[in-house]
Amino acid sequence: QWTENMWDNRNTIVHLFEWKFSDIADECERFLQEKGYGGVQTSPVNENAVITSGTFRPWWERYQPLSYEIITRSGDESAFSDMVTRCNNVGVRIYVDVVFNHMTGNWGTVYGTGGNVGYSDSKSYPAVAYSTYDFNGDCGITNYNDAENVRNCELSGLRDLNQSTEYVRGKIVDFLNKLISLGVAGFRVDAAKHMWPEDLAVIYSRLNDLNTEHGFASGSRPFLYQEVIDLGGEAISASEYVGMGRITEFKHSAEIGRVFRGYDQLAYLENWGTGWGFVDDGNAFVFVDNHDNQRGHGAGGDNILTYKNAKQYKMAIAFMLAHPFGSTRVMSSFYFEDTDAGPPADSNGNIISPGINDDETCSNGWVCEHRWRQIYNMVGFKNAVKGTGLNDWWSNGAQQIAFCRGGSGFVAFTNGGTIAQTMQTCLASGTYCDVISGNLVNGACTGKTVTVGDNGYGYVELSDSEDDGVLAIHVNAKA
Ligand code: AAO
Repeated sequence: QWTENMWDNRNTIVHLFEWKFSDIADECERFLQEKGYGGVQTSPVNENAVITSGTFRPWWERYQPLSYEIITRSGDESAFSDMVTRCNNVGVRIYVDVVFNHMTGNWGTVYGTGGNVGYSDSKSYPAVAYSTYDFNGDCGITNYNDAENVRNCELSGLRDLNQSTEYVRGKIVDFLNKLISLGVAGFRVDAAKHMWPEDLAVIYSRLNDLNTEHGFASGSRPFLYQEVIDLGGEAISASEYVGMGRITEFKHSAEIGRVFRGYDQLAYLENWGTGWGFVDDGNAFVFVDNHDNQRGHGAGGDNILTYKNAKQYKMAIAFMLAHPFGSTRVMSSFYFEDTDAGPPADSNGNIISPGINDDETCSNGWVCEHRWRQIYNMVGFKNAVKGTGLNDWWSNGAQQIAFCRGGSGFVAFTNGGTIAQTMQTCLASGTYCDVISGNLVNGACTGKTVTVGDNGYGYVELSDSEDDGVLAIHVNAKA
C-alpha cells in the first residue's frame, strides 16, 4: 500500500487534472511512456452532481459524488476501462482520486453527470443506494482542534458518510474493488483526515490485490496516498494514517515553495526530509502544488508555487525530482483566473481536448506543465539515477547548491548569484547535455554541456539570470 506498482524504468505520477479519459489514453501512448512517467492521477471518476455557477461548471463539482457509477465529464465506464488498458499496455499506471468521505453538498434535489438524482436535503442517494441512516449528523466542521468534529461533521456542508457502518463500508469497498478489477494501480484517498483511521483500516483490508491481467505481480497491493493535511497544530496528525499507506506531505509543498521563493537559503536544503519535520521517506507522497493549493483552497497559503511563477516553480520541481525523498507527483493544470472555474469546455459544458503544439506544449487552455522540457527531463533524470543515494553535497552557504546521485547524475541550483567553477559531478569522463537548457538530439546537445574529466570534475556555469536556475546532467544524456 506504500509501493507505486510502476514499471522499473518509470517514476512520478502526473495529475492530469480534469482531462478526459480518451485524452489521457492518447497521452500515455504519445508522450508519457516515452518520457518515463510512471503513472497518471485522474480526477474523480464516479458520477458527481452537475453544478452550474454563472457561465461555467466549477472544477469542484467532481468532489460532490452522487453515485459510484463511472460517468463524469471525463467519460463513462467504457472510456475509463479503455484508458486503463491502453495506459497499462505502455507501462503507465492509473491512480484514481476516490471521494468517499461524503456525497454532495446540501442543494436540495441534485442531478448527476450520469442522469441519476439525489435528494441532498433528506440525504437520499437512490443510485447507491444511501439513505439518511448512512450519514453522520448535520453539524459542520468548525474546529480543527476537535477530532470528533473534523471526522463526524460535514466538510464544507458535504453530506458526511458514516464509514463505521457495515453497509457504507460495503458500498465503498465494492466501488474500489471495481476500479481494481478494471486495472488501476492505486488511489488518492480524498479527505482521509475526515474519516476515522480504524474505519479506513477495515475498508483497505478488504481491497483486492491488483489485477494480474494488467501486468501487476500477483499479491500486489493498491498504492494508497491519503489526503491528510497536517501542517502541525491540529488535533489530527499524519502519524495516525501512515500505518496504512502514504500521506500527502503538505509540509513539503509549503516549504519547497517558501524556499524557492527566496524566503530561505537553498543551503538549508541539505537535510531535506525528516530534518524538515516531514514524515519519513517511505510514507511521504510529495508535490510542489496540487489542484487545491494552486488556487488557494486546502493548505499552504501564499508560499505555494504554481505555473504562474514559472521559473521558481520549475526549480522547485527539479529539486523535488533530483532529490531521493518521497513518492513524487507533478501537477498538470488548465489556465485559470477565477479560482472556481472549471476546465476548458464548450457551451454545452463538454471538456475540450488539449491541442498539441509542434514544440510539444499544449494549447486550448491547458498548461501541461508535465510537457515542459525542464520538468519531463527531470523525470528522465530520476529514472537515470534510480537506486542511488544523495552524495557530494556542495553549497556556497547561501543560495547555491549542487549534489550528485551516486555516479549517475549531478544537479546544481542557484537562487542568487553565478556559479562558475569546477565541481565534482561524480560522473565518468565525457561530455554531458544539460537537460534543463536543452535535449540530447541525434547524439548532440541542443542546450548547454558539461565536460567531465577522469577525476569526475567538470566546469559548471550557471547564472541566476538564465531562464532556469538549474543545471542537470546524467548518464542517459551523454553526447
Ligand atoms: C464547494 C464549495 C463550498 C460548498 C461546498 C458544498 O466551494 O462553498 O459549501 O461545495 O456544496 C473541493 C473544493 C471545495 C468544494 C468541494 C466540493 O475545494 O471548495 O466545496 O470540492 O465541491 C480541507 C480538507 C481537505 C480538502 C480541503 C479543500 O481537510 O480534505 O479542505 N481537500 C479535498 C480535495 C478538494 C475537495 C474536497 C477535499 C472535498 O482536494 O478539492 O474540495 O471533497 C485547514 C485544515 C485542512 C483543510 C483546510 C481548508 O488548513 O488543516 O484540513 O482542508 O483548512 O479548510 C493554513 C493552515 C492549514 C489550514 C489552512 C487553511 O495553511 O496551516 O492547516 O491554512 O485554513
